[in-house]
This record gives sequence, C-alpha cells and structure tokens, in this order.
Amino acid sequence: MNINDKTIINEAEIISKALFANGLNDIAPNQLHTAVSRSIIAQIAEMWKISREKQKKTRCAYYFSAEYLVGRAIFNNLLCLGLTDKIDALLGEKGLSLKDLESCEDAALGNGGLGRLAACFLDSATTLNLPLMGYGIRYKYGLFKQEIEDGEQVEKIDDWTRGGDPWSIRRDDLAVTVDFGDQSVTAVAYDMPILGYGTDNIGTLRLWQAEPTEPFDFMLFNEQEYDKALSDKNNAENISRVLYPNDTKKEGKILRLKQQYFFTSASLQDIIRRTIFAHGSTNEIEKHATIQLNDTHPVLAIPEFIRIMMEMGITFDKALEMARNIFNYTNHTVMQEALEKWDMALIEETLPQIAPIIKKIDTAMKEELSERKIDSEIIDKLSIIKDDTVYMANLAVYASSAVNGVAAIHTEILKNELLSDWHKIYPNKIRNKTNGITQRRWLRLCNDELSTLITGLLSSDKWITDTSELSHLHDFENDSAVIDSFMKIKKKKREQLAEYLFEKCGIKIDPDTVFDIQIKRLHEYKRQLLNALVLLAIYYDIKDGAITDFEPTTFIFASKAAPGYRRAKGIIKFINEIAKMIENDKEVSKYMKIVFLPNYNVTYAEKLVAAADVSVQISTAGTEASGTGNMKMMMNGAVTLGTLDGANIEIVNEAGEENNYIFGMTVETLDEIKDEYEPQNLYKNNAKINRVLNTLVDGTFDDGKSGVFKEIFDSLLTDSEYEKADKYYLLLDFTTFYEARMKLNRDTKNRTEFAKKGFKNLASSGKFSSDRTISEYASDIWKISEI
Ligand code: 26Q
Repeated sequence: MNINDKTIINEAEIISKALFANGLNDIAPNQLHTAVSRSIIAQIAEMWKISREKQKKTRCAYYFSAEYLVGRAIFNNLLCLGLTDKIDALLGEKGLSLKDLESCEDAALGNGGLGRLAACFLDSATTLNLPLMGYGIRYKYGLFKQEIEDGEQVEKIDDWTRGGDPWSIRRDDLAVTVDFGDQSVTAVAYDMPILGYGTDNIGTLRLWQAEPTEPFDFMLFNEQEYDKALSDKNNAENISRVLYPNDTKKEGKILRLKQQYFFTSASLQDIIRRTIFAHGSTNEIEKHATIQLNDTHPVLAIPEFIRIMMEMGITFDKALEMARNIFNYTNHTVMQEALEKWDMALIEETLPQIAPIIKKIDTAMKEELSERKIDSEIIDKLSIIKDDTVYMANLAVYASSAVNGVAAIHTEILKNELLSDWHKIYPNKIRNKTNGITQRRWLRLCNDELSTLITGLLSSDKWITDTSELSHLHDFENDSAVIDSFMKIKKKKREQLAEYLFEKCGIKIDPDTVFDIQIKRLHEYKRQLLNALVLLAIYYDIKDGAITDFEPTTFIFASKAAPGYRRAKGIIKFINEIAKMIENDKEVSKYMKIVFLPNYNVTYAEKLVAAADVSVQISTAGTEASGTGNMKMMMNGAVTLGTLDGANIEIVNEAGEENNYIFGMTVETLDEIKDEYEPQNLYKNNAKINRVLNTLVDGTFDDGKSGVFKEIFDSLLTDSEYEKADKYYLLLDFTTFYEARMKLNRDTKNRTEFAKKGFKNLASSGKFSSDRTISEYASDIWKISEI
C-alpha cells in the first residue's frame, strides 16, 4: 500500500485542530491516538472500499461470533502499513513518540480464547487475501476490568470507548431493524478495518450496536411521562450494553438470548442485502455466502435465516436445505455443563417468530432420521427440543454442513463421545481444524528483538507471512552464538516485562530469574489450583531443607474469574495468600516468588508471552479443547510444562517431548482408572498432598472468613450431590507435576541447554499460525479463494 508517512502526520495535525482545537503537541495521549488513527483511516479509506467491492462480487465467508478480542489496533496497523518507524520518527520531530500511545485502550470485546481466535482469523484471512468478513456485537462495556484488593478480585466497568473509538466507522446507512416479542430495535453497524500484512486487501469487522427505533417519544414526553420515554431508549440500548462473562452457571438470561438474536438477525439481513445487490436475488445465496458459527452463541442465525427465506416466499423445506448448505459450526468445548441450552418458553416469549421454526427443524430432523431407520432412542437423544428445552449444539450440528473441533484430540472426542451418534449418521460432517495464532501480533509485533534475530538468521522476513520458514531455524540450534543471542533477547523481554509491571502496578520481579507463566481464564479444569498447591509443596520443601538448590524462579499467574464463579475467585485469593507468605519469608523468597498480575488482557498477554521461559498448560486431559496461549508462548521460544491435552499434544509432536515437560494422566489412562479414583486415599497417604491441602482449613491462610477455602478443600475430597470429589483429578496428577516441575527446575541450571529447548520450540512452531488454520477452513469448508 502506498501511503505517505508525512501525509498521515500532516492530516493528523489538521484532524487534531478540527476535533480538539489544538495541534498534536497540545493534546492528551488519547486525543493523539484519535488524530493519528483517524488520519490513517482517511488514507486507507479508498483501498478499503475497493476491497469491500471485490468481496461483494465473489463467494465470501462470514464469521459470526459474539466475541472479538482484538486488543489494540494502532501498533498492528502501523506494522501492516510498514510505517511504525517512520511515524515514530515524525512524531519524534515534534517531541512526541509512539510510546505516548501505549496508554490507549485495549478493546476487550471477548472473554478469552474463542474471542481472540476470531481476531486472529480476521488478521490471517485479510493477509491471505481471502474474502472473510466478521460480524459481532459492539458492546458498550467489554469484559470487566479486574482489580485485586486484599488478594481478591474486584470487578470494574470497562468503558472502552471513553477515550474515543477512532478505528470504527459508524454506518447509519446500513442500519436494520430487529424485532423481538416485546420490542423492536435498530441495529447500527460500526465497521472496523482489518489490515493485512504486505497486501492492499483490507477486511472488515462489522459490529452491531442496538439503538431505539424512534429516537425519543415526544408524545410521552409532552404528557410528562419522562420515565417511560427514557425507558424505551434504555431497553433498546440494553441489548448491546455489556459482554457476558463466560459463567456457565448463570446461563439462560433473556438479555443474552436477545443479544444472540440481535446480532445474527442484523448480520443476515446485511448479507441478504449484499447478495441481492450483487446478484439480483437470493436464489443461489448458498453459492455466494458461507457462514461460520463461532460456537453455539450465534446459532439462532439458523432459524432466523429460514424465517427470512420463508418471508421471501420460499418453502420451509427449501429454506432448511439452503441453511444446511450455508452454515458451519465450530465447537469449542466438550464439557457437558458448558453446552448452551434455552428454555423453549423463554424463546417463545422473547422470539415468538423463531420458536415455531425451531420446532419445525426439530420435526424435520426427526423425520429424516426415522426415514433413515435410525434407532428411536438415538433420535430422542439427538432432539433439538426435549422437555421444553432447546439444545443449541444439536440444532447446530443438524443444520450445518461442516462441524469442526479445534485440535486433533478435541475432534476425536467429538467424534467418539460428545457427538458420536451424530458422527455415525453423518460420517463426513465432523472435521478437525487445529487452532492457530497470528504470528504478526504474537511474534513480530510483541517481540521485535526476536523477530530481528529470526529475520537475520533466515536472511528473509518471509516467515511473517509463512511460518513454515521458521523450521530453517533448526539449522542454528547448535550454534552457540545464536543461542546466546536468543538468551539475551529473552532476558531483555523479561526486563521489559519487569519494568512495565513495576510502572503499572508496583510489582517488583527479578529478570534474572526463570519466568514461569500460567495465563488464561480461571477455571477449575485449567487447574490453576494444582499449580498453586505444587508451588506450596515446593515452598515447604525448601523451608524444610528437602530442596536446597532451587533455581530462582518467578511464577506468574494472570487470570480473570467469572464474577459469579465463587470457587474460581477463592482460588485467586488462595494464590495471593501463598504469594504473600512466600514474600514474607526471607529464606524462601530468595528462590521463589509468586505474582498474580491484575487485569489480564491482550496488551498484558503481548508482554507476557514474549518474556516466558516456561508455558504452563496443565488442564485435565480431555478438558481443554485446544488452548492458544500455549501456541503463543511456544512461538516466542518457551518450553511447555503441561499435560497431554488440547493442542499441547500437537505442540509436543512438532517440538519433541524431550524439549518439553510433559506429565500426568492421558485421556486413555484417565478413562481406565476414573471409576476407582479415591482422592481421599491420596490425601491420607501422600504427605505432601496432605500438608498442602490442610492449609486450606487449618488457618494457615485467611479467606476473609468467607469459608471459600473450606469449600475448595471439600470439593477436592468429598463427593457432593452435584459432583464427584476432585472431578478434575488435581490430586491424581499432583506428584507427577511436582516431579516435572523439579526436573524442569534442575534443567534451568544449565541456562544454555535450557534455552536450546526453547529455541527448538520456536523453530517447530510453524504449524500453529492461524494462516495455516484459515487456509484449511478456506479450502475444506468455505470453498473460497483469493481475491
Ligand atoms: C456462555 C453462556 C453465557 C455467557 C457466556 C458464555 C460463554 C462465553 C464465552 C461461554 C464460553 C465462552 C468462551 C469459550 C472459550 O474461549 N473457549 C476456548 O476456545 C479456544 C479457541 O478455540 C480454545 O483454545 C480453548 O480451549 C477453549 O476453552
């Protein structure tokens, strides 16, 4: 793209005066961010329009996702335009710097992996010149901000547009109406440009914002019914007000149902309009469009599509057939309790036009399966509607052309367990698409130093768009000068992280220690508690003199817990209590430090993955669908300390078990022993386990009298009405984890040999680019090609 750096800064100066009454030198950092970003948008606007026009003319894939965790756009977009250094230099002439923009907001319109995956996919598709457009919701408030007070999580509102949202363009011209049983609202589009690397193609993320259809009801106002007049406005705006945290226990909220319908209906109306505009009718819409459903959150798109087609005069049967060609569904979890379901009564009340269509789909499915002589018991199990409950995954699988898991093992579990009956009926439907991450953000952008080394060694920066190039780094794995440079870079990244943490939250960490990092949402299955318990055991062993030569390590946790997830919040408190005890212990704190970083988000992640020596990925085998943080840290040269779960399996396949630290039960071994598992026996017979578990109940730590530590203790040792004791097998993997940690720690004593393992992981990480993932979706599912 031919964009002039000087023009950008000159235009930014003008925009600054127009919007803020002052030149670039006299405005606040967020205003500087707005002026520069708006100026760039003005420069790329024409290219963006050309890309949109091209997309309209060709078969296009649409990604429907309730979440997009895009993070900050400015640095990525400057990188894509190749303008980072030039703009920084021009700002420098004015005594300003790109660094001034570091404080700008990180758009957190997602919970975690699923939302970040959607953002990586848009990046990859655009870079590969593939026609993919993202649709979602423009939440007013993103995922809550987390503060830690007295070791406990406190949630604060994330008002992410407060300092402006210069990367979005409001499109009033695209507004559509969405009807609910009790209200109608306007969906207004906000478009964000998605820049690719080394291409003129610009993709689009279109997010819908809910607004009242009538701006204000003057009749009511004149009748002095102010409250009623205002409440209509609020009721409309409520729909896109806030992103729901992934709290499976608080499912089934009307507002969330409305959100799902809101954005899928608006997006379909938009796609239909585009199709009619480009092709004159929707007769062959399946040829022009394919829609990927990111989990079941957008599955209402299926009955909504059928409803709209029927409104246009097409029969139900034909509309269903079209839907089954257009839609595809990605599953992101095998945990039963996390599968979405809705009360039929709630749907009937909230979406009266959708309820009858879901019933017709259920009937059609049952007829088809009966005709195919499928056992009636199985048909019953596969019901979309059962006991007045709608099972969204069944609806998604039946009405989709392709269904995919997100890592090899996950897809196998879908085929053999969760969706095994479906798999027998439609043996070609379920496919694997192992997740990936964009190396632009997760290596090039977040680790300039390592990127420079790689480009130098490969004499080419081709890896930025083709990570298979990274495998040539294997040629250097025995080159001590290279490993030495790699180690220096790691140290630099640890120093940068240390500096940032000190500035941001006053936390002091020592960059000469090993950085051991577990960063992900807090969930029992991810087993942050297991990590904490093993660290506590190591603490006691150092204290008792059983361990004498522990290589100094900083153990970093960062994680948000769903606000209503009591145990998860208790685990955060527990980690902080252990951290405090170690901090106050003069002897042991020489060897280990635990820190819990507040408010984990994309911006933090960028700094953490670059500084990681050890990537902690210890979910119970069979529970983590894929994981993507594991890939980010691998690509930055960390070793994985983990279980054989999700994408860890593929990571170890690529990089070698000898270069990672793998422990614990596998899906197969767990299956064999789980019926006889008695965590009480381990508690009684294993002295380490006994000692660390007792700290939850013997007053060693303070849970602020909430009783949550006792609840966690009980959850590990006592069966309850709802769940078995230790259902994620923490105690079963405790000892092998402890041993793997200790082996790893011994290995870090030879820093060079240890760094070599990390470097080999980087060299083996090529498979985990989302470019590879997107190419697979494009050829195997979407059937789209370059524009
Ligand atoms: C559900 C109901 C009500 C409110 C919120 C939700 C909700 C929201 C988000 C449920 C789940 C999510 C997010 C799930 C998620 O991020 N899953 C992760 O997806 C990644 C990308 O495929 C995988 O790598 C992870 O293994 C998986 O946990």
